[in-house]
Amino acid sequence: MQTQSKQKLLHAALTIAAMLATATVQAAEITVDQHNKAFVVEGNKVEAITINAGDTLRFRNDDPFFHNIFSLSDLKTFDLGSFPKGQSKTVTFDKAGMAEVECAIHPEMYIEVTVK
Ligand SMILES: [Cu+2]
Repeated sequence: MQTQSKQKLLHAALTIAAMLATATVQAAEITVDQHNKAFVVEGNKVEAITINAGDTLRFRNDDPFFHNIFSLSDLKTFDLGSFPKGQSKTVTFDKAGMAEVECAIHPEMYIEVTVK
């Protein structure tokens, strides 16, 4: 094979490799704190969050009392049970859609999770 053809082939292979690397997005883990009876992400109180399918939310209790995070949504039904300050529990969202997440102890707590 001529050198020029080899270079073209190498370039094509590298291009495909780069495309594959872009397509394979690493699943992220996002921490959602429970603070002052609200959901907090990176220091900001939020009532909605958008993540990618495959991502994990880590619910971390930062209040000096128990929380019990749960969802009854079809997308992802879960109940993390009561857990105290300093503890965290994770939920992985596999499919696209929307889930409403609440606290069984504090009805005012709410976050809408949109999974792309
Ligand atoms: Cu709570």
